[in-house]
Amino acid sequence: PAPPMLAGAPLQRSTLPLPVPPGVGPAPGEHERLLFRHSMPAPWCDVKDRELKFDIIPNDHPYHNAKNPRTVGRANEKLASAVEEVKKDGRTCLVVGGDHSLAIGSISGHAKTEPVIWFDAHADINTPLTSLSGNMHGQPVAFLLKELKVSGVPGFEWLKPCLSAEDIVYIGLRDVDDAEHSLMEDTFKASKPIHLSFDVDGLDPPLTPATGTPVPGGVTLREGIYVAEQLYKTGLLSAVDTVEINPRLGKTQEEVDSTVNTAVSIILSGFGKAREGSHSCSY
Ligand code: 5AB
Ligand code: MN
Ligand code: MN
Ligand code: MN
Repeated sequence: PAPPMLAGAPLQRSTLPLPVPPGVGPAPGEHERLLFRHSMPAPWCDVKDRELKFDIIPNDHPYHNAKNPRTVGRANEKLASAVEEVKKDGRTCLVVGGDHSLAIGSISGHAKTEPVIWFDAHADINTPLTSLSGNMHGQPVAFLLKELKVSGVPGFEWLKPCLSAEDIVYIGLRDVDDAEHSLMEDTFKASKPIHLSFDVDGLDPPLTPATGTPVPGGVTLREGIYVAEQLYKTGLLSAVDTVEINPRLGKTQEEVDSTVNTAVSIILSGFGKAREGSHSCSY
């Protein structure tokens, strides 16, 4: 039988740990973590949870315009190893974040990755030299690209850029900084495993109000689900990041719930949940 539709499924708080990179998001030790009930309405998936703990590195001074580089760098090193283990185990990897700087570790750990679908309102291609905010969640693409040769950032000694510009497909962009625009013009001119890095702010803000940098005029839920469904149908979706889900930024419980519900429906579509009326999935 088809699994129950997500809409209307009650959300429950659970203790399911989320790998939240430090620096952004819930404070360490604060364990009020929402999210999926342990049995997400995906009975056809065999889910194995992992918990990662990250250290806050003291005196983590900025490197140019990259804040908390050591803390973020080492957290990503740990994440990269974890993703690599999941892939060696022959599983599809789902990382629930946490801010988008985690894509550095997630995509590096996936390694065989090409292409990457970067679903986002933002290009996230600032470098420590171009970023105006200093926020590392605006920089992961630059760290991953061979062409940009970001190097010398403390905490990232382990990192080998693994993507070429031609491996990246952007969906949802609508807030690109001037410096990012120049970088993209210089850098960008897609039967391999696909990595989907899904920033919920690529969607229209009312769908995911509990996120840090919403930008009006985003992708509809129908379009977002379509992207995830189509990627599932390629049979090549090998790893998925869902990022920038920040329950603390929800002004009401309803905002938190709608953000979580939206993220869960995107995840389920990427893992083979068919919408009502579609019977093409093989679970
Ligand atoms: B997100 C901005 N370009 O660099 C910057 O949410 C926004 O992971 C970055 O896409 C947004 O700070 C980062 C202004
Ligand atoms: Mn992003
Ligand atoms: Mn974004
Ligand atoms: Mn954001």
